[in-house]
Amino acid sequence: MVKYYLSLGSNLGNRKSNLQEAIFFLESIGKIVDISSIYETSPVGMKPGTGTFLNLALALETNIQPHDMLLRIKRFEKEMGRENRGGRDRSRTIDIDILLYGHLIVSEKDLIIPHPRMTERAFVLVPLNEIAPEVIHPVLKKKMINILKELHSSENVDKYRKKS
Ligand code: PH2
Ligand code: MG
Ligand code: MG
Repeated sequence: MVKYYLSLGSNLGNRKSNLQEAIFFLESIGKIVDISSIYETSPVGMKPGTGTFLNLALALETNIQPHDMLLRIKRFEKEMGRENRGGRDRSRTIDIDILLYGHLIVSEKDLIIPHPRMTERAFVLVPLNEIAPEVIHPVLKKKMINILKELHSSENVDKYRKKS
């Protein structure tokens, strides 16, 4: 079993229930062994007026290989009504990103692990640090807690407190 760290995000529709559906899906393909709080975060790299995100990070243990994992994630995102076209700056019902796959490095055209932008994003690093502060980034060879400390970000990343 290898432990994946994943980042989940939603800024369209019922964001909380979208995250819950994603968690339900992930539980069907592995074992969630750690999960962060939900954070409400300001959109990064998106058009002005884009709605805020709910983000969380979790650790999933499974035997599924990274490419198969990516395929299953893409299929699920599509089922959730996510549009394929439009790229990174489009609002989405659900986005599941592979951050880490154990301490392994994957570097291929369609899949790069560790996620190439994870170290620049407070909406990824803050939730991740709740569950993995001591985990070492396999390329930078630094602990997540230190990567977060070195990030000087103006993003809003606040614990989400709204009920239901
Ligand atoms: N995802 C993006 C781009 N910008 N901003 C926030 N706050 N949260 C996200 O999950 C997010 C984003 C691309 O996937
Ligand atoms: Mg993403
Ligand atoms: Mg994605």
